[in-house]
Amino acid sequence: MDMTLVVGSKTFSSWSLRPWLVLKQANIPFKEVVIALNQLSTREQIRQYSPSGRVPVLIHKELRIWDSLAIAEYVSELFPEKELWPSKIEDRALARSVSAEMHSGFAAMRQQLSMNVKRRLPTPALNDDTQGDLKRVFEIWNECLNRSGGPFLFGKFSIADAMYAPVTTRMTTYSIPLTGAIEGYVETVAKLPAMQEWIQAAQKEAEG
Ligand SMILES: N[C@@H](CCC(=O)N[C@@H](CS)C(=O)NCC(=O)O)C(=O)O
Repeated sequence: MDMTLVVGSKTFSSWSLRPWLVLKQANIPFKEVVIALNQLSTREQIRQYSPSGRVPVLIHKELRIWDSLAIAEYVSELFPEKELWPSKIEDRALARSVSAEMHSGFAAMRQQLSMNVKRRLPTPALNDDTQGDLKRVFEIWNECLNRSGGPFLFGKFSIADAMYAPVTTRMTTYSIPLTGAIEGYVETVAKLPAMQEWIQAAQKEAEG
């Protein structure tokens, strides 16, 4: 085991969940370091590992990789046999598109419906931007599930599912009404043993 993934509090750290889930789903052994977010010492602790001052960071031998999508890409290249991206070039291009869209977008949804995997909170009055973000997420999920036939966005689990996994938890936390294939998809992700392991660990955290 020569890989260490440094993550933030499992309760809140949506960016950390993504590569953690990729490694778990691929059965790749790794050590983990969890840094409690929103504490006086958080910044200093993260700085010990991360040149960007943010988590997640993957440490592999001399290398540090400090971004969720970059970590997923690195793991995919190190372990091609795990097929972490879809096997067909067209599917891979689409999976990368939806993953990049998640990585660079949906700011309103991320702010108004911030991740907290251990709370059930009232549905807030969603502002226009959040409603627009949710509409687009549902459109992506519907199109991918229609195209692949499910149960995951591109048939079997891929990095695209890891990128959207924190979004699926927000649907549950804030009781967002779901229909049809989308409801099934949120359940499929929630039932992954690795997701349950993450949430159980969050429940033991003091924060949140
Ligand atoms: N683009 C980065 C974003 C990472 C990020 O914003 N991480 C948050 C935690 S989820 C963080 O490290 N915040 C620093 C802090 O809370 O002090 C990625 O994809 O990894």
